[in-house]
Amino acid sequence: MKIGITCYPTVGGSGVVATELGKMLAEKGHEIHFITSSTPFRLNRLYANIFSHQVDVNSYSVFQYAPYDIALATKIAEVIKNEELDLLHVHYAIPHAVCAILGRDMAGSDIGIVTTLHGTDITVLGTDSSLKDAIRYGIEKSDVVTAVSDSLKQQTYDMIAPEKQIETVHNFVDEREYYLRDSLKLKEELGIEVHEKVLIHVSNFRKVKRVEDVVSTFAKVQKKVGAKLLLVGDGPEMSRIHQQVKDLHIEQEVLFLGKRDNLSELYSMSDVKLLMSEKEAFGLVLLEAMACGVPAIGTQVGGIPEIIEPGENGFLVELGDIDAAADAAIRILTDGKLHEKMSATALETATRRFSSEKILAEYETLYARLLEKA
Ligand code: GMT
Repeated sequence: MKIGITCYPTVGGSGVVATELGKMLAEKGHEIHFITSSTPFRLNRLYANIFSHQVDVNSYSVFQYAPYDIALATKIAEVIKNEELDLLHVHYAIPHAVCAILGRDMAGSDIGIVTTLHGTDITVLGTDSSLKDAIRYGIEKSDVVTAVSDSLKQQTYDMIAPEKQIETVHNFVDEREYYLRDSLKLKEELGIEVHEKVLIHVSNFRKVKRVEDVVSTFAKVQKKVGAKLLLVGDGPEMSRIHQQVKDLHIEQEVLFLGKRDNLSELYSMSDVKLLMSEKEAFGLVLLEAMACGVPAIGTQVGGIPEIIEPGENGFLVELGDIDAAADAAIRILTDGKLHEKMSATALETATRRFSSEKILAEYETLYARLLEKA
């Protein structure tokens, strides 16, 4: 099949999923055309069967705002025609679903459009009255709509009320990238003692991630267990978190690592993953950690309970319940047998329940259904 993929190419879960999906589909022999504002960051080398089409935005001085959405729709139309695409798969409702519909119309084509909802396109933007109707339009005019969790599917019905069937297709990780690696040397380089436990949090440091709860949880844990906290990523909350760490006098115990490429190695040296978000449609970082054998503690929010099985591959806590999160972490960190069992189950969760092979097959089935209809 010739598949056009549109996503946000910069760091972010939806772009990661879209790019990994495109790479794996290409390996299976499909021809993939990324139509994006820049080359997706995970598309870091040349791949056979993958083509990248960049959207050029006119910045004419009359425009108060550059018309990116129009430029994207135009590029989508061009690629549909020139490359004779069979279907389009767009990630994130706004503006991508709407641009895909406009682009298809401009191309005079009737190819199928698959839209995947990722989370904030519904849970955050869906509350904005200037976008809500456009989101509903994008969903209703797509041929197939998927959500990355049952929870997001339900939230979409509750908040947007589209007259459209939405199917859940969970996220996946590339097991060839995320696996348990030898990370002893890196642990030493980071100044962490061999016997010290490591907790990790990876995010874009936005308010919804509640990184302050991660730090407060860790502050309690390190009073009982010798441990370090790795904070990986960057974002708007960063300076507040730095201040919190200072106020708690745990500067020596918290490592701010910024944005990193070697996530697999960092997970491999970690004993527990913390995700204390107030909104999380799926929580791809949980799967990435689990694929490296790291049990997770997460909030009972959004799609997180679809990944974490309490007592099996981690623990769930109520939003903001720092005491429960700290107790759960201390349990895992001080009971070697429990950690070993949870680590094995975590690995199984990532490689069986959410294996790339399984999820890819689900998408391919959707695509085949669309082509049959055409
Ligand atoms: O907020 C983020 O983490 C980024 C955002 C995105 O659009 O890239 O992530 C959303 O999509 C990811 C991939 O499907 C999900 O794993 C995240 O849970 C989801 N984020 C939220 O719902 C807050």
